[in-house]
Amino acid sequence: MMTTVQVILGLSVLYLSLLLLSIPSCETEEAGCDPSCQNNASCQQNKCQCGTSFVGQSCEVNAASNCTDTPCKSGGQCLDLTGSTPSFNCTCPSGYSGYLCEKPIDYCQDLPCVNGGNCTSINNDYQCVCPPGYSGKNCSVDTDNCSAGTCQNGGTCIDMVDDYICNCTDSWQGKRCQVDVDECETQPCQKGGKCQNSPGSFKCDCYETGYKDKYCNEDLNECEFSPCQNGGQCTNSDGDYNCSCTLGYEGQLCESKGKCADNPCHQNNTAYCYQEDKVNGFYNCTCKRGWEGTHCGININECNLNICQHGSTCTDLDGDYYCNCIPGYSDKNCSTDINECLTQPCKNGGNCSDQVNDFSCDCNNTGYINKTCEEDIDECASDTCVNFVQCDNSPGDFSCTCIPGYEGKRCSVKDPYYQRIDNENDIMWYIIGPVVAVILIAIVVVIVVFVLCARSKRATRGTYSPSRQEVTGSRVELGQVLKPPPEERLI
Ligand SMILES: *[C@@H]1O[C@H](CO)[C@@H](O)[C@H](O)[C@H]1NC(C)=O
Ligand SMILES: *[C@@H]1O[C@H](CO)[C@@H](O)[C@H](O)[C@H]1NC(C)=O
Ligand SMILES: *[C@@H]1O[C@H](CO)[C@@H](O)[C@H](O)[C@H]1NC(C)=O
Ligand SMILES: *[C@@H]1O[C@H](CO)[C@@H](O)[C@H](O)[C@H]1NC(C)=O
Ligand SMILES: *[C@@H]1O[C@H](CO)[C@@H](O)[C@H](O)[C@H]1NC(C)=O
Ligand SMILES: *[C@@H]1O[C@H](CO)[C@@H](O)[C@H](O)[C@H]1NC(C)=O
Ligand SMILES: *[C@@H]1O[C@H](CO)[C@@H](O)[C@H](O)[C@H]1NC(C)=O
Ligand SMILES: *[C@@H]1O[C@H](CO)[C@@H](O)[C@H](O)[C@H]1NC(C)=O
Ligand SMILES: *[C@@H]1O[C@H](CO)[C@@H](O)[C@H](O)[C@H]1NC(C)=O
Ligand SMILES: *[C@@H]1O[C@H](CO)[C@@H](O)[C@H](O)[C@H]1NC(C)=O
Ligand SMILES: CC(=O)N[C@H]1CO[C@H](CO)[C@@H](O)[C@@H]1O
Ligand SMILES: CC(=O)N[C@H]1CO[C@H](CO)[C@@H](O)[C@@H]1O
Repeated sequence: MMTTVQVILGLSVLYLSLLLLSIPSCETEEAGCDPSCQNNASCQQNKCQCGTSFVGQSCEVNAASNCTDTPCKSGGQCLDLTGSTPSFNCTCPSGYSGYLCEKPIDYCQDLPCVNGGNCTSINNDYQCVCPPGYSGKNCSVDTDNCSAGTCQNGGTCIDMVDDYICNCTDSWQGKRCQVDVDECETQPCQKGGKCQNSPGSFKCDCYETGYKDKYCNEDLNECEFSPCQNGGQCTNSDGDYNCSCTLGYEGQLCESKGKCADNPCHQNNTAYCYQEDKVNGFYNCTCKRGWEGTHCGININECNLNICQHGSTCTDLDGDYYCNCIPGYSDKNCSTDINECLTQPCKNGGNCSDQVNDFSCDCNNTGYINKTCEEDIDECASDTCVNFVQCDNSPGDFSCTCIPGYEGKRCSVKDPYYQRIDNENDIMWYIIGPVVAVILIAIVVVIVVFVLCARSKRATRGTYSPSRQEVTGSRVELGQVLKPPPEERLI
């Protein structure tokens, strides 16, 4: 057991020592420096670090060399530099670099070729091998693949990388728009128009569809071409037209002459000749009023139909009749009673009522009389007023002057108040008597006073005299009554 552990340990130590030994060997064989560094120089980042004693890409030349040793490569011009290290200087020809002019310059270093071009550094320059579609020194020029005529039939060319696309018009297709599109496959023609394809186009044949224009979708006004013959009236409709034929013609275009064209019906008596059957030549005459028969040649005797009314006499005429009305009726058939009241024959507010060929006026309460209420009633001629003194007639009216004790328009009413006073006539005098007595007493008193005044005239001189005052006062009052004040005159 111990020996096995010792063996394993020994092998491990051996492995580790081998591993340790391998490290310096790796350092010396530093990868990346080509050619490998000489004269103990170390390689760092693919470059040999020469120190001060050596120069060159692999530090192969002693810095103390002089131009006698021809250290400059690639035909570089050597210049001795006394007193400095390195003691020489190389002036490189174009295309080379490095202290010894040993490194050819890589013109591809700045990657001048774009768009995937491959770069080659030659003859102090670079050369780009461009991928398809690009050109130019740096492959930066996109080759224009759109030249005149690339796209045909009006297609628009769009340049792509090493390619082009043609934007074709609707009528063409294919890479270069060289293939005609068959528009008829989409059935563009409407209303039954026939489609005809042609290179780059199509046409709708609208013949006999009743429509026109590119897609046969516009109504064609056929009437513009006057299709109706023999004076037929043309009427246009959507996709169609119609001929309304004149009398005697038929057919869609009124092109055929029918039986009616020969005027088989009595022209003056016929409203319309109907073209019934073109093949067999049947026709029908539609008669005007008053005529009958297949050709409207028979006059209808309307008088047999008792058409005239109200006792009028009937006379048959050609295609017509005449009713001779009795007075008071009007109308072709004398069926209308004439309203004589329409002329307003009743005067003075009389009420009119119509009668056959006559009228009557109701003059009641108008004060007028006779047929049209135009004659004034002389009410005084009849016993209109009773208990009257006088009767006065006036147009449409009268007035009665009553004897006392009667009143009313015709003095037919007794006044009951007047009647009572008339009976008690004596009582009247009982009222008047005392009044007269009072007046007589007053006169006697005045006379007595006057006599007393005359007797005692001296005693009353120069003093207040009521009688004189009264006389003077009354005279003044009388004067005022006879002579109104001036103010009233002004008014
Ligand atoms: C160049 O170096 C050699 C010896 O290394 C010497 O003999 C020679 O004189 C030198 N030449 C010049 C020009 O210094
Ligand atoms: C070495 O030569 C190069 C190119 O001719 C120049 O640019 C450079 O200055 C020179 N170096 C010295 C130290 O003269
Ligand atoms: C090519 O590219 C370089 C640098 O990338 C530029 O300087 C040059 O003008 C370009 N040439 C053309 C023809 O585009
Ligand atoms: C560039 O080179 C690669 C590799 O050789 C090749 O596959 C490709 O086709 C080349 N491209 C062009 C444009 O030549
Ligand atoms: C595009 O144009 C280029 C240059 O004219 C040509 O070589 C190429 O064949 C064209 N490509 C097509 C698909 O026509
Ligand atoms: C093709 O042309 C039509 C009509 O000119 C246009 O409307 C359409 O956008 C175009 N298509 C393309 C892909 O350019
Ligand atoms: C033509 O007009 C007549 C009379 O108006 C009518 O009877 C008939 O149906 C119409 N025909 C068509 C096709 O419209
Ligand atoms: C028809 O009437 C016209 C005029 O009204 C008259 O001249 C003609 O003689 C009449 N024809 C017949 C057949 O009665
Ligand atoms: C035309 O007359 C025939 C017989 O005379 C009759 O049978 C038919 O109904 C009539 N037609 C018209 C439209 O009056
Ligand atoms: C008019 O008066 C007469 C005679 O008094 C009478 O017979 C008649 O009916 C009256 N008429 C009307 C419409 O009152
Ligand atoms: C050429 C040169 O300088 N060689 C030296 C490389 O390094 C070893 C040890 O460090 C020296 O012994 C060599 O002389
Ligand atoms: C003017 C007039 O026509 N007067 C007549 C009125 O009517 C009476 C009889 O109704 C006739 O006698 C009048 O002549």
